[in-house]
Amino acid sequence: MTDNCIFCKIAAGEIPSQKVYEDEETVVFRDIEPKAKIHLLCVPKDHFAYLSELTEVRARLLGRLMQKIAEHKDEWGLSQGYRLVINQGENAGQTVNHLHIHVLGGETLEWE
Ligand code: DGP
Repeated sequence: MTDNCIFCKIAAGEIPSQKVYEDEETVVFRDIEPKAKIHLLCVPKDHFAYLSELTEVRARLLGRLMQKIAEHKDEWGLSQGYRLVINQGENAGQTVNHLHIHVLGGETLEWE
């Protein structure tokens, strides 16, 4: 756990969140500022900040996270489709420096 990381604290249960799923390496909870009817954050418990820090091991972890999203899409209300977003760095608007996948859906999403 990295000091002062809000997502590490959520993963550890030190900060409350609306969790929809948890296992030994993953936590999924509702985004506090939803950008769609359903907006989840899928977060690896092991802290790393950026997509650009991807290693082979982390890439496999990310693959498992995406697999879990696919497996749970129906129970999360995403059976009609969903969009995954990972913001990388300042220009992309990344505000929390702990890797997370935005999972958006529950309605027709605009695409510009
Ligand atoms: P990003 O811009 O990609 O770093 O997205 C960070 C997201 O995290 C943003 O949509 C708001 C969300 N967020 C920030 N702090 C909290 C929190 O304390 N709880 C929850 N549930 N979400 C948070």
